[in-house]
Amino acid sequence: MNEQDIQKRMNYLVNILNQYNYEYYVLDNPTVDDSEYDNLIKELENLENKYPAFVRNDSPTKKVGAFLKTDLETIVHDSPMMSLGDVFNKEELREFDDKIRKVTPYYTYVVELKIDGIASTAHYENGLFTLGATRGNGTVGENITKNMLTIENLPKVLNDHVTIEVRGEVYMKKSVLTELNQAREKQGLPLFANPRNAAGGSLRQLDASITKMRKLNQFAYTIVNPQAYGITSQLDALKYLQELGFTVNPYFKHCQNIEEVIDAISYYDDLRKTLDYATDGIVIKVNEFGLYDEIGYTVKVPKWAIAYKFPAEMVTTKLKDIIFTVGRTGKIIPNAVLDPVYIAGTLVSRATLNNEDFIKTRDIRVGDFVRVRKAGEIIPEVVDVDLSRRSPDLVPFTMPLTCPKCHSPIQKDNSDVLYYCLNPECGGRILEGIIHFASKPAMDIDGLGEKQIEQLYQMGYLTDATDIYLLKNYQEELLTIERFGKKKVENLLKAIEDSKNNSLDRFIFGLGIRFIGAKAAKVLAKTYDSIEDVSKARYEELLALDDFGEVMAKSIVDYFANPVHLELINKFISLGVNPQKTKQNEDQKLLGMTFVLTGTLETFSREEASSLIESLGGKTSSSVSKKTTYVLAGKEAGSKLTKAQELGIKIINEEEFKQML
Ligand code: 0OW
Repeated sequence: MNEQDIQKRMNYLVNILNQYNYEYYVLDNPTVDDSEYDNLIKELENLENKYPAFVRNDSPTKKVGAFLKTDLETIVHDSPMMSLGDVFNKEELREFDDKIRKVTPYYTYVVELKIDGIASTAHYENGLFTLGATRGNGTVGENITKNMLTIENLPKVLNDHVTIEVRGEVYMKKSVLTELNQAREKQGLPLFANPRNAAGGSLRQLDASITKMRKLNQFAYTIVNPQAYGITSQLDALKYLQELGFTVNPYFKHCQNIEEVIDAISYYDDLRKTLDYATDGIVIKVNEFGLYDEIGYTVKVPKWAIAYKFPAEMVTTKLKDIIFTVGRTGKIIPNAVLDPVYIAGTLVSRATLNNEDFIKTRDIRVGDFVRVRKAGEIIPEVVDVDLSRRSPDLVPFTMPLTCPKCHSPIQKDNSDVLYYCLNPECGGRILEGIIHFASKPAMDIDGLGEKQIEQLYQMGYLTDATDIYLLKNYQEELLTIERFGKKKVENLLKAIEDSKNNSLDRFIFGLGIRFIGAKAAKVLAKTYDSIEDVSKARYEELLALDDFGEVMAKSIVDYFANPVHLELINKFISLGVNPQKTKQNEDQKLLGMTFVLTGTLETFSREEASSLIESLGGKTSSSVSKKTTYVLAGKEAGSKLTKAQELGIKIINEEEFKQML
């Protein structure tokens, strides 16, 4: 590789590792496993040693724990809490075993279920629990003592008054998670995507009484410095842990060699489906502690232990189309439109294709039968093509030369992997537009918040605001979205249906026409009977409206002159969106009056009072001037009150206001 390629590779590594750190330490939701992370960080360290000129000051090799987002106090571990290397098949398991045999001829294995929870450590002094911490980055963890005290099966006093440190996995039972999510759904809270996230979120609560409600559990599996207690093997360690009062996962197995381990895989893969706690593999450890130093360690993982990961469930289905979403930053992500198929119990009809290289290296073509996997709870991913089922007429994928959304030029970013749309008006604007359309002051669609829209947009279910009204066709798929439970989906689809008859001013405001805010939208809704009429309004007409200037009038004419927008409106109408003209109160008793509201009212919100005034023909303004008829002063009225006194504007309170009505 020439120097330029080296620099590109180093930039790619810094970007991708910073992203992984953010997911791991801040979101508590890593999308990459430890071993892949370790390989990348080692590659970057090697390149930085060779090419110091290209070292970036935001390189992740410089920071230890800097990503540790915590309001909890941090703890430095006396001995590092290592993570585990991963293998995904029997060949790799044999390779792992070969490396050990090169070092020493006689050893046996202990196999344990790999609990999919949060690694934790617990300190005891003379048998009393004194300190609990998370693994953190292996060196620096978070102090979660108070939270660990709420773990029902973690012993607070040991059966033997020893000073000892014990490590284990804190987890939430699947049945507890289901119960918790049902309760959260009723309270309209976001749901936990999986047991690991739920355990992590619960353990890091600053308020331990919340942790207590989460009914966490722990399985212990490691004694720090076991030799100090005369313990010389993992089997003895597990036995001693049980004697001390810890809960040890009962499904450990002593295997004489790697072939016995391999024979046990199917047993564990069947067993795990019957358990009430999440597992993502099995952990294989050399049983004899005396060999550990000889066998050795890498930077982050021991060489005498490995995690064999159970394959994520994978299914084959037809790739019907490849569509593109343009993210907030303009990032163009290819998405797969699939024949709907069940994976791990949930219906999937969208999956990510990551980027152009991913598609090209696998030669994925529209019309192919592809294998799709749902690893963990993240967005389903296309894995590869089932070539045995490829029909001859399929054409290789080519990345569009211009942005699929706005047809502006696109270019690769410095990570040289992803394309970006160069038009600032694109991608993010579309996404912002959908978020604005569904927002409270606009169409006010309950349950369709920024996070949900972003996820649906990223998955290709929403490509513009009209797709909101097509979501009812993906009812089952919506259940797979993080934090979407059955009840929540029903409520959302009802809110979407109800929004079809929202008032015309909300709909106009929701379109996000430049310079047309909520007030101008109300004026238009009062003047015109339907959105079609608004779309035909002439410039002079608009100019004559209350508080309308040239910029606003022009903006409306331009908006509806754009065929893309007319098509959008027609699509809304064809989907049954039928905004209602705000019924004018016959008696316009506040006609010609301008009100300024200040302070908080008892019986109305600001918005209710304003729409009441407007429905009676009055107007509201945000600042006091000579044109102001009344200042309606609630509690803690602010500076507007003094301004009104200076200008001699009539001040009324809530009672007087109600009299007027
Ligand atoms: N998750 C587990 C588990 C286990 C440690 C000992 C030294 C390196 C790994 O069930 N049963 N045994 C170990 O042994 N680790 C486990 O989980 C690890 C801890 C940190 C990352 C993995 O979650």
